[in-house]
Amino acid sequence: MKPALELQHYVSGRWRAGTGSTITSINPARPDETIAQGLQAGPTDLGHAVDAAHAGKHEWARTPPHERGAVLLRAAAILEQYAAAWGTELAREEGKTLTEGQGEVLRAAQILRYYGNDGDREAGAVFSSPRRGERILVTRKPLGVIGVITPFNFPIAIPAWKIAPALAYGNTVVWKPASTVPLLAMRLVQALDDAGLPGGVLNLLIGPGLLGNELVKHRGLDGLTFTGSTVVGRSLAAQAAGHGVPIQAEMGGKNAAIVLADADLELAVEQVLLGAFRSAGQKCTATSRLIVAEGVASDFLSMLRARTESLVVGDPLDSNVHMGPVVNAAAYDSINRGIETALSQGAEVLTGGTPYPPSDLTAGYFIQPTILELPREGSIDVWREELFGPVLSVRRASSTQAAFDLANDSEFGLSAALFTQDLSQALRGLDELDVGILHVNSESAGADPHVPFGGVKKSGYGPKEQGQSAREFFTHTTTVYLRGGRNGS
Ligand code: UN1
Repeated sequence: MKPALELQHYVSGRWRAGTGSTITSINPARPDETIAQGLQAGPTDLGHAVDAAHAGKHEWARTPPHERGAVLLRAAAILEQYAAAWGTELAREEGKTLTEGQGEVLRAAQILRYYGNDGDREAGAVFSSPRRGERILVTRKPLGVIGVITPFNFPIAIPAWKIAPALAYGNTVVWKPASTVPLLAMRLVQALDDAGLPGGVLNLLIGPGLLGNELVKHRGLDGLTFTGSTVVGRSLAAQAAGHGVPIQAEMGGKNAAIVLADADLELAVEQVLLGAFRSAGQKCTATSRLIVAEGVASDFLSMLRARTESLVVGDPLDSNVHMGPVVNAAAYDSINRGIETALSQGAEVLTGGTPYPPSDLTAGYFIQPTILELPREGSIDVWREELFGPVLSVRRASSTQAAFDLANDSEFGLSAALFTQDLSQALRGLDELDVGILHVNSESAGADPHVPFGGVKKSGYGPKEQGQSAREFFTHTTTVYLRGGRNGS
């Protein structure tokens, strides 16, 4: 067993211990193994971090975008260099597989590269004026100090896709990652520090959810970006609105895969499997509902069941493993409770659905990949509530319209996956499905940094993330009516 690493915070460009109580991150595959430990951040640390971000903000805003970008590009190279080592740490601390962990570190590098090159893109707009001798420019400036609150499920990629645009557009940051995955947060900061980020521009505080609450209350914030649960996101949004702070909150999903009768069933099985069970279903974009056309449902479900039962569940550091544990005891308990409730409400188990019998797996937070078929009628909680685990609920649809209606039967609208080989059905889906992200013939998860990311309905609040949307959120515009200084010119 490796010795636990010491957790530290990063304020004003220096690593330091916290002033709060002890906090520990563990390996969810073997909960008796401590990954990292240290003192969490307290109110004094929060005050110092916000002060540091204020002290650094003017100089960073004045730094040319190409210079800011160069820091991100150097950090990207560092992440690429350490992808194998840090991806392994990620798998140990979060529980996703080694391939996913290492892939995520490389994805974070890709995100830093995208924003690192932002100086080469257009930075505003020029309009003509109805008056002679005048042009109208729209220029952009950073918001100032941004609070960043990130979830456990992408310990380095989600922080990168919030922090990289915040920094690229000239803001400074106070970041509170999920306390379950602090080690990877330290790695991202280490990369940026080694890349030459000036002190105070990025400040990292490790602590529990309460610390996030303190952060949103702090009057020094000029903006807040959050990804996480719907309950927490709504509460942060209400508090931020209460003192006029712009917020971007990316929250729940109950994403459907829709398999129409003409779909390539083998392709759809493989993609649904990835969407539902990669990262043990712990993605806001994971497939948690499956809607399948009546005519192909029996065949499709038996193929899906067979493939699901062939998945190897176990220690994510074993390269043969397809699915690791869920992140902690609380997640394990709430997912199991959700399955029990579904069964008590009439769901039928197609596969999984019970805890593992005593084995190596029972020491960790492993949950069987589970598929539940729901009765046609009646309200079943698992159809509506996000369990954030490897649980897929299935309903059959009697027509394409019925399938789209079932997919839209959710307060959320983050992503969906539509499987069909008929272009007219795909185009109809594009019009009918109320989602922020639609995958046609690929799984419901996955996102690129240069295009908008986020949901409709109750999945998100405030502007979307990534691409042009990130610039919208992390900057404000100044409309400049520009004339020469001399009469008649
Ligand atoms: C992805 O689909 O690869 O919290 C990324 C989440 C999302 C990110 C999904 N914000 O799962």
